[in-house]
Amino acid sequence: MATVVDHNKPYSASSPPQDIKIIKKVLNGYVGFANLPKQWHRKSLRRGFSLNIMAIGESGLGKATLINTLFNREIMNRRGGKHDYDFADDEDESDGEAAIGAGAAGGAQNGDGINSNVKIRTTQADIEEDGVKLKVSIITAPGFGESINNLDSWKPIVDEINSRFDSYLEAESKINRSAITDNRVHAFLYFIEPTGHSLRSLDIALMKQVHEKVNLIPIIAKSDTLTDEEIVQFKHSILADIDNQGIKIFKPAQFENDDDETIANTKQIIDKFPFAVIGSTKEVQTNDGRLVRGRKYPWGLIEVDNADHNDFVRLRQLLVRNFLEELKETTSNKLYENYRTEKLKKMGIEQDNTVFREFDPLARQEEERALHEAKLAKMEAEMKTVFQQKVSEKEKKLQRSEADLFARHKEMKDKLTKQIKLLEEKKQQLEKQKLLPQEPAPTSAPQKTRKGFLR
Ligand SMILES: Nc1nc2c(ncn2[C@@H]2O[C@H](COP(=O)(O)OP(=O)(O)OP(=O)(O)O)[C@@H](O)[C@H]2O)c(=O)[nH]1
Ligand SMILES: [Mg+2]
Repeated sequence: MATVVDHNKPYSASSPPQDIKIIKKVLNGYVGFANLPKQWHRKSLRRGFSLNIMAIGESGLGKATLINTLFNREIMNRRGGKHDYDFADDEDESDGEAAIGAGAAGGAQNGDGINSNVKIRTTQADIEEDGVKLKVSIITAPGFGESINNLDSWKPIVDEINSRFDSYLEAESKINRSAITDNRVHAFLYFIEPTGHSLRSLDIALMKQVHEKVNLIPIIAKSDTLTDEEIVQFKHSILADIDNQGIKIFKPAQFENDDDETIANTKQIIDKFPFAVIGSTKEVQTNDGRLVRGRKYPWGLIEVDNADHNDFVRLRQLLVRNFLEELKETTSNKLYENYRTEKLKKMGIEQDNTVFREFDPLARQEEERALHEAKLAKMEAEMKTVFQQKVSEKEKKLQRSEADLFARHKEMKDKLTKQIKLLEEKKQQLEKQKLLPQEPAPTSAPQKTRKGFLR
């Protein structure tokens, strides 16, 4: 309980204290965690952000132009310029902005020993906007789709993605994990040639190889070379192909607590898949005198930043403005996690779940209850055995004494039978003697005989 003085009431030293109106307020409701986003904001500003984009597509599809248009500065020199860092063979070319990728060698021999001529290049730039720092890495694969046999063109690209995962896994297993640099691919822009037909086998082969390892974002490059009707048709056929082939593309998640505006915005983005984009960093003048980024043709002007002209705005929303963090989160929590599990399994490392059981109080309680019940059951069984042992011992004893009694009874009976038999004989003898001529017998004789019976 706190006492708060109402300062709206006039108060002077001369006024008596009883004139002051006292308002009593309970100030125990505010904890302060509503301030957490502000702490996060400050920390983020200090640390800065990072984003690693892999931009893949055949030569001349406008990859460098689009990346420069996205970040509104010359990050990449067009047509494989000086900023590009090729860590496979020309390390000396590095300048201030260049950075070494995770380590897969581009242009390397593939598994079959065929040189695919595909190199991996990483260009890195530190950019800043309104005090917010962003470290962008752009990974390209010059030479992709240019060989006569393009079947294995995807191999160095997949190797690069894996090697970046491997570097992260290795860094994670070190004792000091505080300074891990996240070189994993957060977004994979696949540039589709604006043919207006359907996907080619190389497009499908590559997308199938990478879709479970990266956030795949297919885009129709140089879409200004197609008419609006052709774009609608082409998008339709690409989505059908992607669906038929079971290829997964990145879709921003919609959350329950999203406001209506966010939900509508996310829907607008998804509805435009696959984005038909144009790129241009050049400013051109519109008929109404505005200076805009765009491409001018004799038949008219296409504005880069106009959502009615092409899907560049939607792509930028997905990559930077609205879903940068989600792209990184999906990479870390889903794609990398799957890769890591598979990798460790292949290495023969399986998680022993019993190690973690004790951290689950419910499981632990259940385990203790089962143990207690087993103990009780054991005691009961032991008591039963002892009881049965005692009963059977008693039974045996009784049986033994019964047999004893029976034997004694039999013995006595035999004895008596013998005596009866003897007496019978004696009786017969006596009767025989009775029939014979009487001779006077000494008086003591019968007494002697009688004595003998009783013995
Ligand atoms: N019509 C049209 N042309 C474009 C567009 N974007 C880029 N270009 C042009 O296409 C050419 C190649 O552009 P880059 O950005 O260098 O293409 P890239 O894909 O990086 O080429 P490589 O580095 O050789 O693989 C340039 O002349 C660009 O001006 C676009 O949206 N529409
Ligand atoms: Mg280029």
